[in-house]
Formats: sequence, C-alpha cells, structure tokens
Amino acid sequence: MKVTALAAHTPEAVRAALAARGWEAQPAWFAAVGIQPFVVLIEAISEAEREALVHWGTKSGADVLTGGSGLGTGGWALVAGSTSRIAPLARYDRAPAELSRLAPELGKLLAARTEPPRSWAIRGGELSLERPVIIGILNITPDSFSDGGQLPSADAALAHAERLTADGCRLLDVGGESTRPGATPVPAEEEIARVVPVISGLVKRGFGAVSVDTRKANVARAALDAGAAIVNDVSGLQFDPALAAVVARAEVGLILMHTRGTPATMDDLAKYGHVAPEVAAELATTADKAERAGIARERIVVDPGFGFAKTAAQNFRLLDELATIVALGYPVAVGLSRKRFLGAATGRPVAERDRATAVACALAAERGARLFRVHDVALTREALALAGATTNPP
Ligand code: PMM
Repeated sequence: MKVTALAAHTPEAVRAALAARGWEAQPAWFAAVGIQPFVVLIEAISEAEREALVHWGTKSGADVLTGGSGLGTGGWALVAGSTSRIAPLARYDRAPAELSRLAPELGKLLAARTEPPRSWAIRGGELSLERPVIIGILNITPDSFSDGGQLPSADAALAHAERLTADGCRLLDVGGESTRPGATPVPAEEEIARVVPVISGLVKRGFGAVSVDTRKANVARAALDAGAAIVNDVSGLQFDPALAAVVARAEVGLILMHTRGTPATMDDLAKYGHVAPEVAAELATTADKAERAGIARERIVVDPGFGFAKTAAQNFRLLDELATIVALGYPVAVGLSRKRFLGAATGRPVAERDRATAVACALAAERGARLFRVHDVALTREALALAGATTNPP
C-alpha cells in the first residue's frame, strides 16, 4: 500500500490526480470542485435551527460546531464539509424544513464559488476579469502617504501614465484627495482642478479605461464628463449621499470600498469582534444600497479597504480571509500598495514596499481577488503571472 497526502487548497491537485488516472476532463473537474472543503459560519439563528443543524450534521457527515450566544443576537453554527455534502442545504427540496431560511443565503455563496463574475460592466463596455486587472495609481495630491507631490503637473501625470500602461495596467485610477488617516479634506473645486485635466488628457490620448478616486458627487460628475469610465469611492457611499445617483445615471462602473467613519475618525473605529465577516456584511449592505439606487449589480466591484479603519493585525486577518469577501459574489479589488501593515511585517519604510506589495497581491489573487490597485505595475504583474501560472497552469 502507498499513501500520499494531496493538496486541498484549490481543486487542482484532485483534478490532476483523477485526470492522471484516466478520468475525462469535465467529470474530473466537477468531482474536484465538489470535494473542495467548504466552511460556513451561520449567525443569528434560533434554538430550533441550531438543533436541526446538529441533527443534519450527524446524519450527513458534515462537522457542525455551535454556540448559544455569538457576537450578534441569537445562536451560531459553523458548518464544515465538502462542497457537495453541504450543497443540499441550499435546496428547499433536500434541506430539512426547519432550515428553509438557510437555502437562499447559502445558495448565493455556492453560486459565487462555482460561477465567479467573469467581467465588469464599465462605461461603454466590459472589462474582462478572466485575467487579473492591474489598476495603476495616479495620485495628483501633494500629501498622499506614499507618493504625495510626485506628480506636480498634468504633463507629469500623463508621462507617468505612459509608464504604468507600458508596464501592463489595464485601468488608471486618478485621485485628487489624499484619504490617509488624518489627511486634510480638499474642497471639491480644488479636487476637480487637479483630476479633470489629467482625465481629459488620458482619454484624449486613448489610454484605455480611467477611474476617478473620489468620495464626492460633484467631482465624480466632472470626471465622468471628462471621460472617466469608473468611480472609485473609498467611502463606500457613506460620504456624499448624491454620489450613487450620479453613478446610476451615467451607467459607469463603481468600486465600493469598505471603511468606517472618515480619514479623521477611522483609526478609532478599527474595532471588530471578527473582522472578515463584519467587513463582508458591511460591504453587502453598501452594495445593496447601490443597487437600490439603480446601479446594476454587474457594474459593482467591492474592495475590503486595506488600511482603512483596520489595525495591522486586522489587515493581515482580512488578507488571509479574503475568500469571505469574494463569496459575496462581486468582483473583488484590493488596494495593498505600500500600506503601513506591509511595513509591519517586513520592517521596510514606505518607499521600499513594492516587493511586499507584489507578494501580497499574489496572495490576494490566490484567495480570489481580481483587481489590484498598485503604484509599481511591473512588479505586481510579474507576481500575478506567477500566482496565475501556479493556480491555473497554462
Ligand atoms: N487606498 C487608497 C486610495 N484609494 N481605493 C481603493 N479602491 N482601495 C484602496 O485600498 C485605496 C483606494 C490609499 O492609498 P494611496 O494614498 O496610496 O492612493
């Protein structure tokens, strides 16, 4: 007898093991996905639902851990097993009647796993997510934390955009207001004067898709008039109640980032019982608000907001548990570039964090992120090429 442990962090090892033993490609893939481990945390459940889950777990062979009082109200359960073992709980005809409340929510999570979004609807077209999307940062700000004051004119910004594009970014993110902790707010007129000449220049020269990094409806409107295809709102629709309508009317793409409070207050709001599920729930509420304001689901990308209202330890936990954000079913963007928590792990000052950024992006890609907002496009592109070649062999 010969016994070998196989890797289980992606379906690949099982698929390859079956293929090597004569299975056809499609059944091998379905079987490999079906036996992928799946763990769900179910909260705010009744005593009867908890009992039904424990009973179902015993019968079906899934592991169920439960408790009576969780972080919120009601009981909780942690259900773990292979995807195919847990999937019947998402079906009304197969799940116990006491667990009917679970089916729609669990169904959404399973759908996001098996059918992740393949494209993102932006102004006038779609951006394919089959390959990772690198977003090049163009900060037209005197005070951004890592690159403030480096692009003093529209011409300097356009020259930098040229380099980022040559390095392989598919989207340029133009920002005119620093949102680092404690940054001074910029009046809308000043922000418009910074970003609009750059956006117009990029669009006129045919640089491809451009996003505007702003929290303000007036700035977004001016940027969209200048040809931007996407609004990147680091406040997640919290800052300006008029922003959602501007995005809905213009039919452009929207990045909704998670944060709490404002740059002045966010550090004090970094308090979580369990960071990933809380960030996921807050992002789900924000995305719901966007959809209710008339923004189509396929136009929305979510971003967990690394460094915004999070401590270093919380940022690392969130990076490790990024799959919880991916399970919401929206494409996930990450902004890890040069952030302080990368310095906490590497001991590197802000000017020397591009390598750590590239590695962090590769880790995020493996956990399901599809869009990567970075300063150094070339390094990140290399790291993502490697991560991609490992998880999806060419
Ligand atoms: N971070 C910053 C600015 N904009 N947008 C998104 N979507 N995600 C981020 O993490 C993010 C952002 C702050 O970083 P910078 O000052 O280097 O631009």
